[in-house]
Amino acid sequence: MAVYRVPPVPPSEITPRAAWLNRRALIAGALASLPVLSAARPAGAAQDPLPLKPGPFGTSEPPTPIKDVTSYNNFYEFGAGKADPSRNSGAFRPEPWTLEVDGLVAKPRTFDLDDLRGFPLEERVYRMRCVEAWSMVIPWVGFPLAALLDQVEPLGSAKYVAFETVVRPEEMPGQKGLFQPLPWPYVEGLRLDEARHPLAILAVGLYGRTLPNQNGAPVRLVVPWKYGFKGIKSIVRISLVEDEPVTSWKRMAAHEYGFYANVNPAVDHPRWSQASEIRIGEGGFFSPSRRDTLPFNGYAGEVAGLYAGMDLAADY
Ligand SMILES: Nc1nc2c(c(=O)[nH]1)N[C@H]1C(S)=C(S)[C@@H](COP(=O)(O)O)O[C@H]1N2
Ligand SMILES: [Mo]
Repeated sequence: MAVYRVPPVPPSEITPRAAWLNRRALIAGALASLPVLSAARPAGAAQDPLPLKPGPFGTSEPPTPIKDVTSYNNFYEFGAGKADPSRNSGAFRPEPWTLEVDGLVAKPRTFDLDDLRGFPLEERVYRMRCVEAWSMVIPWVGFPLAALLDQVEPLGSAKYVAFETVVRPEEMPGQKGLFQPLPWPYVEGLRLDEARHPLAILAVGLYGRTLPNQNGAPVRLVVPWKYGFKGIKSIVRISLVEDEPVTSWKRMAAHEYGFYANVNPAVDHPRWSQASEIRIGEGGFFSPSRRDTLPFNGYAGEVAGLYAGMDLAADY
């Protein structure tokens, strides 16, 4: 079985995407013919690409440079600053890993990394919008959450899906010390029909490689029509439940962060506008690239039907 563990990519390795895709094919070929050499590399240095094929919902917008995707992050378990997750996640060990799927299901199951990477992986290039009014375009590697839910067979009584991040204060400096920005574990949730929508994926990689620690290794949620905080990282448990689950940011400040968290330029955050966003990695520090925020982050055609009849200003 291939070893997928890959360290974050240093800036020196950053290559334009087309060149990188070509080179990746070359490297994959070269590695395949050098099993002894690759087996002799130190632990953590293997760079086997993840298998993937292009998935649906593509965008023509250029992907955000990988150095920004991997160095400008929110992952409070490693600190509250944007650079903290890339700086402070080096001791985190995402392998081995288990993901428990339980609750109102006919077939509760524990998935390991081989199971998760055994789903048919696709590249999904998604626009991502943080509630803090910045955005990125990220080429995720993952599979529909619906495919995992199908395997555990949710019962008729299951109405919501609850997600939980790992708690490891020894490896996650943001989980110990005096300043604890959130109660742990970080928890999130979706309505079952949202979770089953084909846009919602579990990501196990980005830019064709396994996830860097700061992006939620080894498995995280990606729901591109919602604000980024719904995309819970380093997931250890997924539970099918009857009632709307508690979510970390709603528990912190319910007047600012709702359960739905659908991207909505018409509903401002109490402390700032959501009408537009800065695209990270474009335009430079002094002239950032700003664009209008679109309803459902541009995915209204796909997902607006999920919310027919709801007042999205009340259910924010
Ligand atoms: N466990 C956990 N998941 C999390 C967060 C977090 O602090 N802890 N931050 C969220 C927020 S606010 C955003 S914008 C996205 C950022 O994902 P990225 O760093 O991969 O772009 O992760 C989300 N998932
Ligand atoms: Mo966010």
